[in-house]
Amino acid sequence: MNQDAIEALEPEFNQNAKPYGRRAFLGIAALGSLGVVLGNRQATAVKATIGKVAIKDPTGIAKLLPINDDRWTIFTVTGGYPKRSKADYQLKISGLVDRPLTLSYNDLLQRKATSMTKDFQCVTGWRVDDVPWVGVLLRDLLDEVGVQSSATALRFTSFDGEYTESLTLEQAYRPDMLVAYQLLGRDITTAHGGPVRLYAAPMYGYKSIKWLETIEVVDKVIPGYWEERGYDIDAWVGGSNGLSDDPI
Ligand SMILES: Nc1nc2c(c(=O)[nH]1)N[C@H]1C(S)=C(S)[C@@H](COP(=O)(O)O)O[C@H]1N2
Ligand SMILES: [Mo]
Repeated sequence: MNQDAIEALEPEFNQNAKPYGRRAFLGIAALGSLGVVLGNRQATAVKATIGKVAIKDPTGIAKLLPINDDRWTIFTVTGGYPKRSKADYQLKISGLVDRPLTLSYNDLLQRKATSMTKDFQCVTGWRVDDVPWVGVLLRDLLDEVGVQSSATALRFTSFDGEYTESLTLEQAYRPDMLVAYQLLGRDITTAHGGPVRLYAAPMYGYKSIKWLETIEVVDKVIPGYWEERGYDIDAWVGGSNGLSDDPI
């Protein structure tokens, strides 16, 4: 099956599922415990669940694909999917580095590939076990650009124009932080953040920014999209807000 056919099986965005604005969030936050409210808040950004795939697939072939997994939910805070072809894709690495770098999709493919199979866990409670990923280790890219001594953190942006994320340099140098281009044994689909997204394996899913566009090396942590809305900056699975205290 080619990439287009696979993408056609993916759920379409529910245009009615508009994300809350910050004002609504603050109002609701006053009502309940932060963990629960935040969990619900993120859930409103749901695009669709994989359950819908079956409806669009009278052949039943989707059932043979790992994507037909109703534990997996697709998120997008913008209310849509930004589309960038592999030919047009560029990843820019800049900031406090000796050799700023702009990589095409093919440039990325030509670098040393790293595979890992690990769980994917959203802070709202859903979890997909044993997900295979392939990409380039973030630390390999950092070594290539030469991080300057004044740097302490990374700032990530998405070509959806809204989502951002952060990692400390120490976190970024871990061997399980991946700039990923394959997921579930195939190229990352648009819905899952393709052609290139981050996979921050030891952390909740919100750290794994989709539709990755820039990595800026900076001198202090700049809180990302959900972090500005109350989520922990250090999002270790089981060790930060959301799931561990308040399973939902
Ligand atoms: N650009 C962007 N990246 C994002 C998100 C998003 O809404 N936009 N949601 C985050 C959250 S909360 C989770 S759990 C995962 C979900 O990944 P998936 O949509 O492939 O399931 O993406 C993360 N990265
Ligand atoms: Mo999430």
